[in-house]
Amino acid sequence: MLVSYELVDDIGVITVNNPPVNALSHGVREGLVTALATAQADSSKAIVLLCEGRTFIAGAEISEFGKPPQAPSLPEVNAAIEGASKPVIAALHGTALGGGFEVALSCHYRCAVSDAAVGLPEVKLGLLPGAGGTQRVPRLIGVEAALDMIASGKPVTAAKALKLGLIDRVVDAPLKAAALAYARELVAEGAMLRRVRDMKVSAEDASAEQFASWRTTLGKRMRGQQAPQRIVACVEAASRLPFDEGLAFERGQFVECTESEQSAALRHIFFAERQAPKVLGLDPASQPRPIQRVGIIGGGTMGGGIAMCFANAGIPVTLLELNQDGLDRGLALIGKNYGITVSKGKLSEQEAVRRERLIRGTTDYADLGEVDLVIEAVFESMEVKRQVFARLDEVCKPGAILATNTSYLDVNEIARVTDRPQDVVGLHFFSPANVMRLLEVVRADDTADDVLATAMAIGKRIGKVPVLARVCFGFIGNRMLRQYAREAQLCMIEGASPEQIDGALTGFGMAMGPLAVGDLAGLDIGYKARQALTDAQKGDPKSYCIADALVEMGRLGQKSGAGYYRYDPETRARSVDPEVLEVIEAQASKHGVSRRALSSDEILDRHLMALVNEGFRILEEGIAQRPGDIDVAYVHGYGFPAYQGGPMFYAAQRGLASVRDRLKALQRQTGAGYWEPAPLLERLVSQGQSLDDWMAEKH
Ligand code: 3H9
Repeated sequence: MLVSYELVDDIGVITVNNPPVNALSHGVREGLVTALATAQADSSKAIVLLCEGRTFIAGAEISEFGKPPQAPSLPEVNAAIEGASKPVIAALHGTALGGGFEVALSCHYRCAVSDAAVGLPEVKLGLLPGAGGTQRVPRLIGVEAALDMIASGKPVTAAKALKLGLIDRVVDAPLKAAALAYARELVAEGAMLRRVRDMKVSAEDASAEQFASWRTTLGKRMRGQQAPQRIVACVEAASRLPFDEGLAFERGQFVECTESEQSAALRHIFFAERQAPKVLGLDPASQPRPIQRVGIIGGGTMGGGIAMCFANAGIPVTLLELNQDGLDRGLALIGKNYGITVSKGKLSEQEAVRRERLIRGTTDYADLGEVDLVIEAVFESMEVKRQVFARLDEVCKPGAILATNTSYLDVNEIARVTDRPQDVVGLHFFSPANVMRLLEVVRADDTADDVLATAMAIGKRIGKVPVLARVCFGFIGNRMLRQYAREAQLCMIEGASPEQIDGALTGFGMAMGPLAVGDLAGLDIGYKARQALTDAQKGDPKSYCIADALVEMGRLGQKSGAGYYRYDPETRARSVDPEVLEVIEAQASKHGVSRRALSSDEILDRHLMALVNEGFRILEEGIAQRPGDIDVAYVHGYGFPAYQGGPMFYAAQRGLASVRDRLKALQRQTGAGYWEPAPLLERLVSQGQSLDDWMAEKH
């Protein structure tokens, strides 16, 4: 039974039980209407609505979007609740989100336990609250606070919700008893049926200028996204129109959102993120090993960032550096980073101190004897890593997991220097490690199942989105990045300027363009890496000659004040530098390229095609488990816009045949072998299959 009803003395109790998160599936909506009708007809004097399990209703059933609607709709359910002739009291625990919170807003009173949270996160799915949220919240808390809540999608604690006026009371557990007591109190008082629909939106912060300012702010903060603008329109409608008209307007906007490609993309990412940590074929009996203390080797930017990830999750860290100077520098950097977070108001001084204290420095490998997991984040050299792992094998206790943060190197070779290759795994963090959410978990040939289970569990515990990769040069993300970076270089030598290339990619929604990213990371990194390669390994000189020329001029990127752009030494503000164009033109003539005008569409398309084709190869080789894993990696590690769904989602939306044809056209145009469509893509197109069909067949 998804929804049950009981009469407890004089109070009717409606209970939703639809694990895991009590989503409002068709059956739940039907059950609510039926239970409400029963409660209306019996001797109850008030009705309590609560949920079994870990949370109050966490929203609409996301997998039902995009399918034909089934009555009753949620607005209909809510209208029935709000129209009830007896007080209805919502009793909240866990996370009352989206449609779930909208159900609560339709009740006449709301109480919550203190660790509950409420929110309207629809915007994160490219949607807006479509069951009265945009109309009821401004009536309760005013336009400004409503827009803040709905456009950010961030949940608020029960205490804050009480302060704002979103709920009426914070109660002590057990919730059911507290809600029954509250209901009886309301009955005894003869409390009115307080319907939010009958309230007025305060005119105070509802001027046309106010809404215009929100549109501009959100246009910048959530660049390229449609839902935030629609949210402003709905809240504006709430302030101008009678309730029913506002609700109808909201419904229209909501339906258009559900049909949008942006929402389809964001919903895809929502489910893909939750799929990614699940390792296919893993022994179901394998349990994660307990992780109580973590060791990190290397106190540089990466090691320090990783240490912060664990400290932020309350896990003690032993940070090892070779000498005291290096250690002092590393710990100082961590302190500085926490200081910046405090100064931005994102963390209290006290909490920052507590976290910093969880990180203990050492220069002695023997101090790693007690750690359950150690992550090596030293210089990217096989020789150095081999030495580190040989040493770890000596000092770490049996059963400790030995992880490498390598971005490219062969994890099998690293594992082989130990006598416990089953305990070795790659944990590839992305810079800045304490901010970026992607964690590539690299499975070597001998990595044990319970080590993988631990890596996935600990990744989630520290707030990352773990994605499984097999061993190859660059794993999933960086292997694809090489193809993408090549196109940036080729577009440049063929005729585009750095700002045109970056503009084409940021116009699509990428967080940064590829050349601005190069400047941020430092152009010398790629330069040094190329020095170690043979000419054959380096590939077409046109794909790196400009970068090399810039480095040889001392233009290393932001850190030297100039790279593809020039940077203000004080503010780091970026400006176009005519000298770069001269370098590009000189390299073009040196390599016999006659430059031409490239359209932004061509630039964007080539970058996307480069990613997609490599993505298909990665899938076929089994480097990634699923297309969605690649999408999640690109969204959380490389600034690919979530509302575009990731490269593989993009390919599926565009149509695999269209992708294949475009690749063939590029191959014909350039003669370059890398444009040859990946065999998997060719096969799927010739068999008329989708990536979903392929996944279903494979597993
Ligand atoms: C909406 O409400 C629209 C309305 O305004 C208008 C309607 C007319 N549906 O995240 P977890 C699954 S839009 C279906 O790992 P946690 C999830 O896929 C919705 N499934 O747990 C996973 O499945 P699996 C607005 C859902 O404890 C399992 O539940 N609401 C839904 O870390 C556990 O999820 C939201 O956007 C759903 N709504 O976090 C809230 N929610 O085990 C979305 C979860 O098979 N949900 N699942 O992989 C969340 O933010 C988190 O899931 C939550 C729990 C905080 C609730």
